Amino acid sequence: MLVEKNKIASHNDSLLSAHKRKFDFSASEIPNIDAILQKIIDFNIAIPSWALGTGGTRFGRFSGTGEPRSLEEKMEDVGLLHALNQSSGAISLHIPWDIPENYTAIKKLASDYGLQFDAVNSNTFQDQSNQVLSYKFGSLQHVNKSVRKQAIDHNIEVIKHGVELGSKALTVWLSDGSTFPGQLNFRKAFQNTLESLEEIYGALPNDWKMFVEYKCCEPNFYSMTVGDWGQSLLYANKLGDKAATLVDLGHHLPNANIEQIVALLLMEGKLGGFHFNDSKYGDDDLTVGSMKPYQLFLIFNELVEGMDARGMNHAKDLGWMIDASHNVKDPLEDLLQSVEAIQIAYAQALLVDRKALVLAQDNNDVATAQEILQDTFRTDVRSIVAEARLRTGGALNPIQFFRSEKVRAQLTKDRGSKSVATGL
Ligand code: RM4
Ligand code: MN
Ligand code: MN
Repeated sequence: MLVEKNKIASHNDSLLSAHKRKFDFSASEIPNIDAILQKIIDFNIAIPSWALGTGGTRFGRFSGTGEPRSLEEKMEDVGLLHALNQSSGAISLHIPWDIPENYTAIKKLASDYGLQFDAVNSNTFQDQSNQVLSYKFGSLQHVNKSVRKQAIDHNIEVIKHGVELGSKALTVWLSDGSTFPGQLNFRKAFQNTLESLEEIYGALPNDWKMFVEYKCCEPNFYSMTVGDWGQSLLYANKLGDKAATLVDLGHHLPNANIEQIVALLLMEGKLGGFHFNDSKYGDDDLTVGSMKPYQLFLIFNELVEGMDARGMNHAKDLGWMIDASHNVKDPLEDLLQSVEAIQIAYAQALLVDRKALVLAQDNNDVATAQEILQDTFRTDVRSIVAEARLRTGGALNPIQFFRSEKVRAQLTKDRGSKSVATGL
């Protein structure tokens, strides 16, 4: 399904005068508004191929309708999102949930929708039906060398798919760990994992990155072999320049100071990228910004400050991806909300008065420092983000458009009401 440009134009016309009023007011307070808009326009967030269907919990899964039945249909969905927000021009593939069969055709489809391929993800946390050895007791950490070899080979296979598609990174998330004390020798598990990662690292093309993702718990509940940013950083430092840490916002112990983690990883040149989502209790994979929007802003505040300190390109030098699961909402609406939440936090971080903040910090003026951040966080930048969409041909209100054009009903007509997407 292609979104017709004239439909977006008439949607925008109907909202234009109200939008203009709000935008003109917001813009009048910002001296470098065009430069800010350009940064928002350049900033794209990759959509995970595994989050285009309805998610579930271990208790059940309540399917939606019109879910994508193939990689092609998943790309169609991401193309739809991108047509509406002009900011999700990339897809991150999870193998073997989404194996590209005909590279030329898939690449053509991607270019038709204006999409790039972001990091490719390996999966050694499930057993596939045709798999010889089981990952029940881990993959890259496994006590049995043959299991490790199978997992290494899978990762190398994933890199090969990525090379064909033009990806530039491999994300390794391991469920490896232990569920009971005594089950595992921590040191041996670490060393096996490191050796396995080294072999995969050796197969990376020169211009690739390896993102080492960490997670505090689940599915293992006693220890995780890449359990926190310290462990991830250990692996990344030992592996070399191409390896870096990936921060998934839902993978921390409660109350972790994620913005501080991000600042220090950036300082070390070891921050690779993000999996954005939100959470209240654990790896909830909820809509970005739905629970802790101030935390999201504080993270972006550190990102902008830290990337500028290192002269980095905001849009290109880190991997920006969503990792989410939608149990009760339409996945496409949820993803539109997530992208917008990220853009809002980014836009606000760009507006922080850095000079005033440094001055307040240098003078130990705690109240002023807090005022500066909270004043920016409470600034309504929604019309600025909407203006970025307007200037690039997107919709002023993507969700309103999605509903009024009955996009889900059309997808259901094409794909049926019982289709089930692969993924989470
Ligand atoms: C994990 C982790 C990974 C994702 C899988 C599906 O919790 O967040 O990034 O690939 O879920
Ligand atoms: Mn993740
Ligand atoms: Mn997760």
